[in-house]
Amino acid sequence: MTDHAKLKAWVDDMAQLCQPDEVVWLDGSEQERKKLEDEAVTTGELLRLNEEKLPGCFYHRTDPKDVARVENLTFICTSKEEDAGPTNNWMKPSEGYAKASEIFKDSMKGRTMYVIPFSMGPVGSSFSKIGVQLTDSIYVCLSMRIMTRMGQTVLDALGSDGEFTKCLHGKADLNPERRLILHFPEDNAIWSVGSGYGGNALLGKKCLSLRIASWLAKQEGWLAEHMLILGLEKDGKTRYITAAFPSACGKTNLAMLIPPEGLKHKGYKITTVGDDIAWLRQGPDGRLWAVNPENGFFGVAPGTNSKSNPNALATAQKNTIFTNVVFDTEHKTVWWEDGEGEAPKQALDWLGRPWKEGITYEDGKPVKGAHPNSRFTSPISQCPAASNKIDDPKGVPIDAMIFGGRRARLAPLVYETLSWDHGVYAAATVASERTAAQYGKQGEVRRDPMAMLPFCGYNMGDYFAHWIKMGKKTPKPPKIFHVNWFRRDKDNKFLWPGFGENLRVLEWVIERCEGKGEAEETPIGFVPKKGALDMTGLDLPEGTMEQVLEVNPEEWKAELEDHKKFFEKFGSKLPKELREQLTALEERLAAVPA
Ligand code: O2Y
Ligand code: MN
Repeated sequence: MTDHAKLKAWVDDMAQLCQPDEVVWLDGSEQERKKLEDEAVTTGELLRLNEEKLPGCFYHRTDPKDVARVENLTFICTSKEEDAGPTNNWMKPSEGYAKASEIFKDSMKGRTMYVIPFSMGPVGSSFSKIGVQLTDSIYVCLSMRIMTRMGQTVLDALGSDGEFTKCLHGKADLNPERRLILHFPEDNAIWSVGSGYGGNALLGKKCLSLRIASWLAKQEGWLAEHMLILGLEKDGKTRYITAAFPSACGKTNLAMLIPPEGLKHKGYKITTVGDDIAWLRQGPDGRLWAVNPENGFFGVAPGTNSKSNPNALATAQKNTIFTNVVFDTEHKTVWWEDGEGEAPKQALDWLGRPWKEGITYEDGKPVKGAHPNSRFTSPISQCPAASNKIDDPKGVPIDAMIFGGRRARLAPLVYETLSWDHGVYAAATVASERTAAQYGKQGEVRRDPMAMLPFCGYNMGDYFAHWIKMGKKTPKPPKIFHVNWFRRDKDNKFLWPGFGENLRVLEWVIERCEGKGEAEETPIGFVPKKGALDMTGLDLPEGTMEQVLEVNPEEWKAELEDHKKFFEKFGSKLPKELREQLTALEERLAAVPA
């Protein structure tokens, strides 16, 4: 399979530590897929779903205490604490290896260790990075088959001495007390133990493509970002946009948006390049080009329906693994809250308990059938909106970058920042609310710079400086915008309908990139002029657009105090350009007549 001596030696060392009964190298063949599926069905790790209704689909339940990423157990292990920075948990590499080794030790006795060679990005692209994941979970093997390009082609691309990220994963006893997600950027290594769930276990995703990749990107002069990539096609021309939002702000929905009725006559089509991660590099034309390093979606199931995201629903009709949703025992299909159709009559919930819609706990609260962070894992190629550029090794040229948070007040529906540095400032001060995808209290507001707070693999002060540097060295950088789909009125009702209607905002964004699109300059940036957003077919109550686009200088002045406090965290690491942006914004706000 490979004559990469270092790779073979590393696999031997890890097998020595974990003591599996067997080590199996995966080649990515169809035959191998069937074998793994059959084995997982035999052991109960997967349930095969109705072959007619959901061909090639499987159902999986994780341990009840293993249902989301665990930020408190996620560490950046660097020699110097300063290199992890104030927003990451830090551990000395020697301590990390020692603690995790204790848990890994002999943990694969009676199990098989699978070796998964995988490429993040099209195999052989200059953007791409290779990883090799060792795991004792067939669910992880089959999920990595969907989420990455994997198998013999990757080993061939690696050759006999190529660089790769060493990814060791083991479920051990799934005890949350013995769970660690460790990143060793100086060694290009990831060790994850004690979880079999999503972001903790599919190491190509958040661990490699964001935490380790952001570190590599800083050394090598590119960007690894928590961004969707979409194409906005019209009259045979496609403009590409990246957008970064904190978890559970509808990134997957935006990435595969369907134009609203009122704009259908304009002939827009959204094409999906990626829904979660973008790697960006300067192209020969001086612009930033992006690839999606992933090959699949790990989408949140609850709330996905034919209104919110028909493309995602269509994508997940075959060759999909469903995790922690409701299992319809009669039809061998799946269901989730705010999904499609009626709840099944005979079903088991995500915990495997008999479940019916309407049942309640003793306190009267409804028992949810699907876990709020339940997921579908599907190949991107099955998405009806999939871009024809998903496998293009050059990536796509980016016209605009959008950042957004979930703000009930303050931030207008959209504004264009005044320069690259001002855009970096707006991105660095994005704030949002905690969601079910994170471990912790829901509803709490937190700042989430570039939506990278849980994913930046190094000191965020250095990360801001790297962003500033990227702007300086990119001759034709994209314009940077900020959006807020979540502004509410005084009765706490959403002002903007969202979903497909967001196309109206994307249209203005592209118009601005083309030197068109009418805007009014405010202290925070350019906001659409009255009538600049095409509202054909969308009748909002009188005064709504004024409210949703309002910039209130007094509220912004208060907001700036919080920016200052937030920036203090980074001490001398905060780039002077961001301090200057803060002062300039303060001055623009002070200049507004009372
Ligand atoms: O909870 C997890 O392990 C998954 S979180 C996730 C999954 C897909 C895309 N984005 C996210 C996220 O938290 O940003
Ligand atoms: Mn994400």
